[in-house]
Amino acid sequence: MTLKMTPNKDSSNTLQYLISLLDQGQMRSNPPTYSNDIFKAGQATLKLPHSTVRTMNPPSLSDWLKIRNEMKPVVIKNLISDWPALQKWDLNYFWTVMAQRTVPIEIGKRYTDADWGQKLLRFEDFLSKLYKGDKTKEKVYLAQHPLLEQIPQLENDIIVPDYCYIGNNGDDAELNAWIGPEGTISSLHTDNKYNLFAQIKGRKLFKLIDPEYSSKFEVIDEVMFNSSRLDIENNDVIASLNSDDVIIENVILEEGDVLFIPKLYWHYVRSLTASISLSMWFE
Ligand SMILES: O=C(O)CCC(=O)C(=O)O
Repeated sequence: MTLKMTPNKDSSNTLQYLISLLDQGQMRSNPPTYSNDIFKAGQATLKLPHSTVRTMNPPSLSDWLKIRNEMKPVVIKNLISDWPALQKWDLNYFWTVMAQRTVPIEIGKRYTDADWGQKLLRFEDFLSKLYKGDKTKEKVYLAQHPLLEQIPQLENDIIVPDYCYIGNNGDDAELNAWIGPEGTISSLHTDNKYNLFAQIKGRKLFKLIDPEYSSKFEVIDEVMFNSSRLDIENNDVIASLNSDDVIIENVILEEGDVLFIPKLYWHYVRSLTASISLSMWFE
């Protein structure tokens, strides 16, 4: 069908407006309304051994340097209380700012499994699969994605802590989003940067192992030497590690918490609810 329009100032403005709406994807069907209950439900009864990981309020910069150099994980409360993201970020907000954008999504239980893969999806399709959770066959995960580079307006919703800039050349922290349903798993692995991991919505279980125990378990191969297939939620595996004197530290990261993960510290992560997090890697 051809649309005939008389070219006058008003109609050309209207056309521009319609094009900009189409560009933003706002002319499509009505926005969905996703309930935030998905960030609350799930695993309330999970029993874990008492956590040996220290919890603290934000330290002074000089105390922070000492903490960082101790190379032990710590949970920092109230570090991101002033981030607008804590209030704003949910599936409805993401739909409004990026429904039509394309993002790489991990499909499968965990990246160390043979049937794991990646797909490009429109963000709105990803959100709908995430929301359906277990009712969809595919376990979707937007993992380690530089979303704030792709959608710069999201940068206004966070404030990178000064801790990321101390003791390096002032290089910017590397920011990655992790957005997924309940039950996403990141296999046991290490990264070669410090990490301040901010939990924005939902809860995540972390299992952490000091690199001093690296020789006590198998890595995947010489190329993926920073990852292991070890299922450290399995009781037999835990018993075998314990008999080798390996200490596993457990942390449940709650909304608004930040976990400091030292460089090369082993970490395994499972989301206990749907979850939105942002990792800040720095030297
Ligand atoms: O949240 C996750 O699933 C994994 C996070 C992680 O491994 C990281 O930030 O380095």
